[in-house]
Amino acid sequence: MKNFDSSRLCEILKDSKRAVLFCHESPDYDSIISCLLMRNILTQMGVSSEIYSVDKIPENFKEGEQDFKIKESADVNKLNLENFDVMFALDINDIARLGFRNEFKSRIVVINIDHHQELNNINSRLSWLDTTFSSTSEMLFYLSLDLNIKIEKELIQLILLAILTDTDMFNYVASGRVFKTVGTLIEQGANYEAANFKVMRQNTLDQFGFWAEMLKNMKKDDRFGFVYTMINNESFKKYNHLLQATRKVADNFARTVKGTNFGLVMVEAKPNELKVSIRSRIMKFGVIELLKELGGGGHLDGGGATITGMEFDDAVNYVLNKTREFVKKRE
Ligand SMILES: [Mn+2]
Repeated sequence: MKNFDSSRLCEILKDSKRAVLFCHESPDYDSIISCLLMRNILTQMGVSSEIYSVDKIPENFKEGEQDFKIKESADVNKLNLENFDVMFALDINDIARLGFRNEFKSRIVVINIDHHQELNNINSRLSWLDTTFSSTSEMLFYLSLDLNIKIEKELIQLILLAILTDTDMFNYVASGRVFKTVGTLIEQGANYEAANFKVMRQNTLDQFGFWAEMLKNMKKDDRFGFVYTMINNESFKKYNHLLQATRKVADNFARTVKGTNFGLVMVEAKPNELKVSIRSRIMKFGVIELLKELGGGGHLDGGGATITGMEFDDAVNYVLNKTREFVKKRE
């Protein structure tokens, strides 16, 4: 398979009995589903596995699904990795995203499969990194086909969900391949309408309340060509239960404003912890350098960062200054 030595994977798994898999922090559908797909591969290759998630699995995801036996809200720092032969780092380019608080020192064999923008700091025995894929789940779909692994209909449906959410309904990575993949999934029994319903029609009224507040706060910087909006922790508290709050405002609104190149969303999720989401309005405009500058990462045209240890106003000004410097440098 292109860019990936699946025979090397088989070799490693031949010597492995127990594997450990992790969802990343604030797990999104792709993070969860890539773990389920890898577990399916492992099971059929005779390797037992456990899936841990440092955070809770979203209720919207679990609704109407079987029990996937993922160990949620797990204290991954207390886990003894020596009980396992191999560890999978899926859908991440930084091991800290799995919830490890300290420097990752374990010598366990790590296999890393991911579609995020370069800058991968994971010390892995085997890796497959390809930013042209819509999602890690799409990569694992092709890996499963390559290894002749059977995928049950329920998992086929989940792969479709991972693609719809990670591309934000084909707003990103709308490649020929991803449409072909979706075509294949539907031919194999995936139900597009059910997936669309699960992804697009689950809004609660307080979701709209939050959006209303974020839209009211939105400002346009005409000189530097972007919009931004923000909310402090005091006002955000009542919306704290909303998932992917920052990201959704960025996807749905901040990157759609006429006359701008990109949009920026800042949410003080905890006191002195500002979550930032940035999205290009103009595709290939590229905001990854700004994200890196802010200590975050993601894809060429979108991603996130977290600014810690600053009061809300200071953190917002810090981000805006960095943003204007970033634009100025490119002019
Ligand atoms: Mn992903």
